[in-house]
Amino acid sequence: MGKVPALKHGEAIITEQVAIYIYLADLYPDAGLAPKIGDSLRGPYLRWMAFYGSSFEPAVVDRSQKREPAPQAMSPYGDFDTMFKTLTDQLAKGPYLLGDKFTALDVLWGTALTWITMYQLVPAEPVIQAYIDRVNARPAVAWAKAKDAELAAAQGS
Ligand SMILES: N[C@@H](CCC(=O)N[C@@H](CS)C(=O)NCC(=O)O)C(=O)O
Repeated sequence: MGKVPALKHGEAIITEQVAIYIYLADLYPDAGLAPKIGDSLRGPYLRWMAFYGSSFEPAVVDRSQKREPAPQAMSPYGDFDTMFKTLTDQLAKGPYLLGDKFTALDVLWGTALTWITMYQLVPAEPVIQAYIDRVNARPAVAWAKAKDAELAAAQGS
């Protein structure tokens, strides 16, 4: 489809960012970014992963294109306001999407909401902005940005 991200790991090609997050978090269990199978947070973890691709993005794209959404019962996200409230209610519990535990979900949602609010595709409501700031204040974000800049410079030369 000519889309990024795409990951090649051994013989496997993995596309779809949600699949990539799940794959990498499971591949490196010592990083502690994914609740294990059997953990009571595993279901909510998968729920909010899938919610990103199945509900949130279609809703944001429909709205940004000023497209009339499908009828409520046929739309993957019902209606925008219900989808958005479902998300903001969860974020309000904080500090992270699953509560106290920071997971790969927060890498996905923190990154996505940073970009999406920058493009004003969803309102940077206080609960959203506070979440974005909390995720981006983590030292690993600065480390990843420095690594990105290093790779970009190497590719550019
Ligand atoms: N369904 C894919 C969509 C990926 C996607 O939309 N990627 C964008 C960047 S965020 C892209 O590749 N845009 C470049 C283009 O289509 O030319 C996923 O969730 O990974």
